[in-house]
Amino acid sequence: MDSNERINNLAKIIENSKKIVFFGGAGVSTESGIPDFRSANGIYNQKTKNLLSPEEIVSHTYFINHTEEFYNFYRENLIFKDAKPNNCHIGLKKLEDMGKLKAIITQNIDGLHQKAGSENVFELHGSVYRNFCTGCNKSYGIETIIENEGIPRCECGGIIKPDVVLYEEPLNRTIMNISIDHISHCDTLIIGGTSLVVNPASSLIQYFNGKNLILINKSETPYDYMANLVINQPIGEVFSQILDL
Ligand code: CNA
Repeated sequence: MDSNERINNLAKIIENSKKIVFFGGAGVSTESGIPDFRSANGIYNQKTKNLLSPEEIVSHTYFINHTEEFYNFYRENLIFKDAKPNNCHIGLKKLEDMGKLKAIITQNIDGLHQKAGSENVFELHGSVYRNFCTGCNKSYGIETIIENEGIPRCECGGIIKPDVVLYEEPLNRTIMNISIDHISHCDTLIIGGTSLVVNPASSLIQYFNGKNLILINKSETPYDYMANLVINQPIGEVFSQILDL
């Protein structure tokens, strides 16, 4: 089957589905100019100026022990305030408006689904747009992080931390439970732009009981064998073709 046939098949599946859930990762936002972690030109393969891997830098231990270096890396590599939604984000918003898409479950922290207007978005790994004081819990927006150099501090003197789930930190239980509920009740699960190697997010697939499991990813994933349809094309392009159809 060539890629056009696969996209035609996906359009038919969407047409016949009533409860779609989308589960996505960093690949959803690469066409908006935000690098992912594991692609050839992703952050893991590009920026290792410091002898540590980005995975070590974006960890709880590193945040606690090297907060300033953490923030230098974080500001440069994980905040893209001016990025705009691409055709994948826009397509998903349209499917939500049509009443077909029931939820977006994302590992992304970039807020682009909300910028596209989607409402039912569950952020498994948090968001760069929310930050809080580790001392008094006061909330801060993204500007506080961008506009301050070094370690951002609260007016109480406490260190401000992004509301982003770092490696070694647990996921929010409520968001995980809502995600499990949506995935176990949908008829079609579209998974896109994720290498599916980060747990427990990737283990969510096991809760799918529906009819159509679709995987849209540029590269292979460990779960391709489970899918009814695999599309190895840029996801923004796939969504723009689907909407044309
Ligand atoms: P990942 O491990 O970097 O995998 C991304 C996957 O997407 C790879 O398999 C790529 O082949 C694929 N891909 C890249 N571009 C496209 C595209 N245009 N169309 C289709 N597929 C594409 O990222 P995961 O999300 O799987 O890993 C989870 C981490 C990455 C989460 O903790 C995120 O918070 C974190 N992250 C998020 C962002 C963001 O918010 N935009 C950016 C970088 C990393």
